[in-house]
Amino acid sequence: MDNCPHVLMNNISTGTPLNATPTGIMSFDKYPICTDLSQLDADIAIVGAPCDLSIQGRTGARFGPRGIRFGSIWNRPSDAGRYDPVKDEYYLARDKWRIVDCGDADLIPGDLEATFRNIEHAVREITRRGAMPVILGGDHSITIPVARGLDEVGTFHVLHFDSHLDWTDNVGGQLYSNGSPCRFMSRLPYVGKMAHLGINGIGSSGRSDFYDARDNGDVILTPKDIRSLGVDGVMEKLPKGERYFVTFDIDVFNFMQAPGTGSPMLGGMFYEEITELLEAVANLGSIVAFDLVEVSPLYDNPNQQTSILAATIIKDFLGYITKRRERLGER
Ligand SMILES: [Mn+2]
Repeated sequence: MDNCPHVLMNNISTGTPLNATPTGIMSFDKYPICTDLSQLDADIAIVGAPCDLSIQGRTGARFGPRGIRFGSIWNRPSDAGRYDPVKDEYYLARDKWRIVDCGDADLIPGDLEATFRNIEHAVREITRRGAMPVILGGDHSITIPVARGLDEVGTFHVLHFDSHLDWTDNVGGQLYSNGSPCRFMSRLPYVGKMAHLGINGIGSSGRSDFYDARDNGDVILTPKDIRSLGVDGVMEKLPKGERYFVTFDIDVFNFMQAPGTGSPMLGGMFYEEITELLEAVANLGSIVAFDLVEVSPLYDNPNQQTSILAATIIKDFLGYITKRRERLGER
């Protein structure tokens, strides 16, 4: 597959574009762009949901997709994929996996419902074309239309990485806040069980919300729980099933690793811990979709640390998901 469609084909000396890191129109990891979903033919489709209309505090996550794309380009892609010297494995071979960037769902300023409809529609269309949607947020309210758009993929469990529980009923009467996606999902008939990993922060969810989540059968693990259980112990606690939707809030990371977010938390998880958990999660069952939310590049440090971390997490997880499929002989 041509892995550099966004650079001029004008390397006069060799006839083949080098596709160096700074060149090209910025799709995620320089994957091909397909903004007409009726033409989508891919295994994995990345789409941005640049909506931050539902956050109480620091807005700016509408620039999350842009930041994550910029954070994704620092390793020059090759057709053989990403070589991990620690695992001695190649991941995400470009001549094997068809991954495309579909651009962004349209943001309609001041109109949450219209913006949500656009996100929901994009996710549903991607699943109808047989691709796995990967959604770049946006604040965590975008998981509400993402979950709505997954209504045709069958039942699934939810694995939620976050410092906050996100089980708030409403914020000042607003039911669709960035503190509410998990309560929203608990009411969907096609959502099974939920597990919340990394919970440690004071957020909009109060004690009664934690009771409601536990009454719903949710598993809630703090960073301390995760560290004492170990990866295998954590996996034993997770709901068993065929299919999972993973929703990943960047504020699950310690503020030191992810400063570019609206509600940063000290005391969170670190990269090596999270990527190990994601590898184990990828091997639990099939992942129907994955979103990564709350990256807010305007609060990031000048070296784009949070955006690079977010992009790395996405590439790691996609690598683990496709590696499992390769082992099982699936697409
Ligand atoms: Mn959240």
